[in-house]
Amino acid sequence: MSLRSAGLGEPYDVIVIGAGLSGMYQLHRLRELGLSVRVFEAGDDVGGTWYWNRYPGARFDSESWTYGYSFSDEILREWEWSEHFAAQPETLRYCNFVADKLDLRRDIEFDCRIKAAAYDEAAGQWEVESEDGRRARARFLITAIGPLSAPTMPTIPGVESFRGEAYHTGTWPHRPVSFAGKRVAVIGTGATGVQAITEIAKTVGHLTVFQRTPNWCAPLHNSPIDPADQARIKARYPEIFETCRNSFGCFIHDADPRNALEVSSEEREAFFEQRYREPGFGIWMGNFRDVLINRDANATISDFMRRKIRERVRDPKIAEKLIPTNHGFGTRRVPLESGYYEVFNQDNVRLVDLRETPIERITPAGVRTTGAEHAVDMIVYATGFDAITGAFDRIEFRGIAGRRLRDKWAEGPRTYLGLQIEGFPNLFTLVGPHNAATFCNIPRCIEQNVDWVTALIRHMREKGHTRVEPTAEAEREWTQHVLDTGRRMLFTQVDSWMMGINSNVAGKQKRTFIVYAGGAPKYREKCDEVAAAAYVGFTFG
Ligand code: NA7
Repeated sequence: MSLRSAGLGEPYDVIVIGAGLSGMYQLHRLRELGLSVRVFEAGDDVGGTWYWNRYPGARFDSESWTYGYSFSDEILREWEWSEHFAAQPETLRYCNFVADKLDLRRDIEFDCRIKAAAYDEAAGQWEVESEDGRRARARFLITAIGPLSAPTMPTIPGVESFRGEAYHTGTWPHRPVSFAGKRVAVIGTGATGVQAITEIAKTVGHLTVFQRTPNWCAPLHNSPIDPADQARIKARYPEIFETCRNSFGCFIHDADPRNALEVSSEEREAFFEQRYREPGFGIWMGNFRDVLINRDANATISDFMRRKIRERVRDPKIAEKLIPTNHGFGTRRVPLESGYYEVFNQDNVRLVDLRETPIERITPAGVRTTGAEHAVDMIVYATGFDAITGAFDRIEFRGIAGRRLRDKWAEGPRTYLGLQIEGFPNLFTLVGPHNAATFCNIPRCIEQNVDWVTALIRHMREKGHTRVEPTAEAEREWTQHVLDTGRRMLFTQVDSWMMGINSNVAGKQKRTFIVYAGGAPKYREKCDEVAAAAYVGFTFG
């Protein structure tokens, strides 16, 4: 295959959509192959999630030192995280540091949101078109569009009528926003809402939290990284990444080998207490191995967490409202918090339970529920994202014979390895549906995705192939495997974004298997087997 380089009007070898962590690394790897690459990015700089989500309180729930890229010793040596769980501004600085170091920006076109991508079979090329009419072509198209990048506003009547300040957390303004002396409403209590509420409560005049479904939140226990810690972390990077590599979600935490119901109640309680006192996701990812699979085991940790909420919230009636009743601990994404429950002990904070008094409409003056009109100066929408498939739905992908991806995925995604789609040759979907990266300490899985795709493109070049597409059978088998693996997990029996539910998006009310729940090690093994078997399941042309 002779891949043409991109001269004036010439097609590129590869187009990448998105300059977040996936797109940045993919660009770097493809450059190493000597390919011409163009990255199109909707924002005016790099960073993806960390570029858009500038809301107050935004920070890692992964340990900072497990989150950064692992591929460059130089970056690992030079970059220093200041906290064990870095805040968004620092992570965005990190993205910029990497972009500068690797001189990435010269191949990235910013302020360019892609709205359509079509495969031209005769030419063997993808053509993309941006919202402002720019077009470009390439042999390969790689989506690096992020799993949580399509923010959704609530479909509550009157949203446009509000006369005060209004922000969605996922498109937070670049200028500072002050809460001092203001009456602020926050709608939504997912991982984002929990972080934002805790931070806003520190300076707000009066805060009203509108909660539809409480989540089980656990302490983050963040702290600064002192020089001794810094030295230890730097010396241990290979070991740290090896631990992540072998754990289910590529976190530093992995399940305890024991079952919850195997040990005495005293031992269980002591173990939960220890996990609750430790930083990070240990209580979720490092718990007894059966708590996310077995209902009885799950009941033990849910009971523990229930008691913690009751201990921390002074008003017993408020505490009960904050306790989830429709799902067990860990079956939805666990928000990590730094004083969230104590916010509800403040005199200037009010919790409105939308199960008792649903929102009727947003009015020019605030939020009207069936119980009262809440006059506010600002509404913060922490209402989440059209997860994983949402970013794909926002681009009109057309494959062979003009077939629309949205139609193909009408009943749920169908993919091979969460990386390719039958009928859409030469399209690779980093962190796409059915890919282990959707349930992962994400840069760890991003590196695996990117390295794998890069190796496949290199393989094609060596063999003289110009076209790759999975077989219908390989796609069917992988999709079935995704469904089978997911069924044993309790989270598939609960409504959440991980199951493709979004009450604000038409057609997203039915649970759909959009994530891969088999764990990153198993996924990586499968990807490696496929590569070792001359990319079995793919056809080349
Ligand atoms: P989530 O976890 O999807 O949370 C969205 C929240 O907004 C959740 O509490 C929703 O309640 C609530 N919501 C959504 N629509 C409405 C309406 N119409 N009325 C009232 N409340 C509503 O998104 P996050 O941004 O918090 O987190 C997403 C991920 O980003 C997170 O897991 C991290 O990995 C990063 P519901 O639960 O649907 O009743």
